[in-house]
Amino acid sequence: MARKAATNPNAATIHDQTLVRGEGGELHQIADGNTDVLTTAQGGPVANDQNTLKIGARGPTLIEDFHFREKIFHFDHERIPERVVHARGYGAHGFFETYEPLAKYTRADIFQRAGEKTPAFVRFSTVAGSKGSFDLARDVRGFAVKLYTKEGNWDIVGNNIPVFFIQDAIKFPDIIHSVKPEPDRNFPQAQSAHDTFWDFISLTPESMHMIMWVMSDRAIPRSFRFMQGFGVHTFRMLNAADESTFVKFIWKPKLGMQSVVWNEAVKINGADPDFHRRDLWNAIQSGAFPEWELCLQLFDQEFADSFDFDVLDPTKLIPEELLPPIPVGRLVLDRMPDNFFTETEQVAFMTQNVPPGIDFSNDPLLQGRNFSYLDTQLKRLGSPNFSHLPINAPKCPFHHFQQDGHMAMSNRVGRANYQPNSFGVGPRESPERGFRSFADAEEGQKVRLRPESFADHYSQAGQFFNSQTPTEQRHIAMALTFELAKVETPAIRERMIAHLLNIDEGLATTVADKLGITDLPKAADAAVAPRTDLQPSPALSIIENGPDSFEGRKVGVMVSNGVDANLLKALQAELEGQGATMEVIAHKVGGVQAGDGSKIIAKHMIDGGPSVLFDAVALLLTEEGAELLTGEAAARDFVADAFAHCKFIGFTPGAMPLLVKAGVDASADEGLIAFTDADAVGPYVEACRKLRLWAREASVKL
Ligand code: HDE
Repeated sequence: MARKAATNPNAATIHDQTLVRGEGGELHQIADGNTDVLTTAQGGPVANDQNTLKIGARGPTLIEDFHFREKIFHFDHERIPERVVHARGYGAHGFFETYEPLAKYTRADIFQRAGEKTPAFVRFSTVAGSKGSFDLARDVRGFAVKLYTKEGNWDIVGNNIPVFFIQDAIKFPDIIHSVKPEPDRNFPQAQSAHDTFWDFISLTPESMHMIMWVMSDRAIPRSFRFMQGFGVHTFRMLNAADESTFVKFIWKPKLGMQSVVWNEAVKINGADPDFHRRDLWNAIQSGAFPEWELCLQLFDQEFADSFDFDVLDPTKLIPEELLPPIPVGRLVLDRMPDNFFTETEQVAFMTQNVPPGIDFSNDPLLQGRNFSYLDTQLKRLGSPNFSHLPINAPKCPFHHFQQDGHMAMSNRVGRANYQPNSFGVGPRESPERGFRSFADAEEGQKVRLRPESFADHYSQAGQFFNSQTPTEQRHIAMALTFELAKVETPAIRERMIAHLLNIDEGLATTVADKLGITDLPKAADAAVAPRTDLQPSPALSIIENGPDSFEGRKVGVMVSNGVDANLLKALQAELEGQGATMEVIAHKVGGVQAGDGSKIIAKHMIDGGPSVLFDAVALLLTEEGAELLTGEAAARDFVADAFAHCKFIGFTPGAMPLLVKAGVDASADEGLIAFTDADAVGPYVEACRKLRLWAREASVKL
């Protein structure tokens, strides 16, 4: 094979790349002054990366080909076990900034100085699906935060839902087995709508509160950026005098909460299975850094004793109206990882990573987690030295005598690798600075018992349901109906109705009716009678707490040839003014020619940019353009879906033929806004601040 591109008559240029053709016609990229020389992992320069070493061009391959062997060996071992739960996730770097010192409550170093910035890494995830599953599964979202504090890493390994399915860690394998694909058939993937999940749930009354949450819109968030996060368990904060204050952790998104509707989620999964990760990537890459406030619910033993439920029970929450969360700092995500695998895949979160000043409560779920997270890292990362990986290593100085093991990268130097030693080398304990556990007085018999104080399984489930707006209640009923309709065993459906009767009779009868259950079962036997006197907690509703802002949201703008370029510019300017963005959709990605002759490039073809990918849509069409689009199913679906999903629709008068063909009455409601001239984009973008026109929902019968 000739080696010099310049003199080689076989040199080829493909898309600005100078390549050299080998004797078999294959193309070689040869290193020049601008590129590094390709090497093996041992650093040896490689001459030929296109062909294995053979005896004769058509002969057998030689085992001596160490470059080939090393390359394939490494490839064969590229995968590591995916996380047994939360396999699909996406992470980003950022920082936590402390508002005010909290020395009264905690001696944690991170809370001692106003304005202190602590590096952070966050990983969001779904729970049930495997690594390659789609983003918009109906599921809990993981919200795991690693704070690289000056006194060690602090991991708040939370979810976007403040309660959990089970009360005791020993049930975790059971709940997870039940939701994962059924073992004989290995489906369904990333879905709870199947028999085994609902079988387990219907036999586990303690899961009812969580079930209300996962059947609500919280389980189909529009973006990671629009979700709350919760530490779930009650933790402790300890001050310098080792006095304990109980604490619950809540992350509140600056951009407010937002979810999609189920019909939309199903379609997003097909149109863009990476919807959530793409959203986070785009936001951070464009400099729109998502932000959350860390809020604390702080309480003492007296409050805990006066509270109707046990604060150690992870199926219960403390309503914000009873105990307002206090903002103590903000988390900003401002940098994507350089490499997904190195950082997001290999990050190891562990509930037991707490700095001095933070401590655990006796919540039996938390206690079990403190065992599990260390254990799982050995399986996944393959070595007790996983803390040597840069993403897991503390960013503060650390000194210990742990050594060796697979992949040890930083053993201590020197002679004494133990203490006490009399060589005067190595780190020593510090009773003052070191981690101290709260000296709680514990006594009792060794038993396997659930406390009686955990026995009320329905009251807070009912409170959650009663705290939702009618729209959100309808969504819960629809979700339960959808899921239970996929369950093939009638007895499981009936058991669920029996539980729902203890939560809300209206909900139970609606779902039963939609499932065609005419004979209502008896309400399930409740260990403790469900309470009906709990006050609704408006803080639990997404809609009640809307952001009244379109910041961070995106409009899909469909254009045709002859589009009014000024109108498009006006819309873009108005959206940018609100911190929102737009993407253009046209018949061809090459774009269209505007009325003034300018070229407008499109981001999507029509069937590549369905309206489910956007928060609102605008149709900037000439009549001729709209007529042309009436013949395209994807264009009709674009409009019909936007309408059915209660989105705001701006349209030029020319767009009428497409609206009509899509079955949308342009005067149906105030969510349809005509762009009579460029000034009309203002009221349209203003209306979009409401995010959805829920009043439409009853008429579209989603
Ligand atoms: Fe987890 N969980 N979990 N979990 N969990 C894991 O750890 C476990 C629970 C949560 O982005 C695993 O590194 C047990 C509650 C998140 O890497 C594993 C129990 C909450 C993540 C594990 C629970 C969570 C995990 C799998 C019941 C919300 C993803 C891989 C006692 C407060 C972290 C791994 C990431 C991951 C065990 C229950 C949140 C197996 C035993 C409750 C966000 O260790």
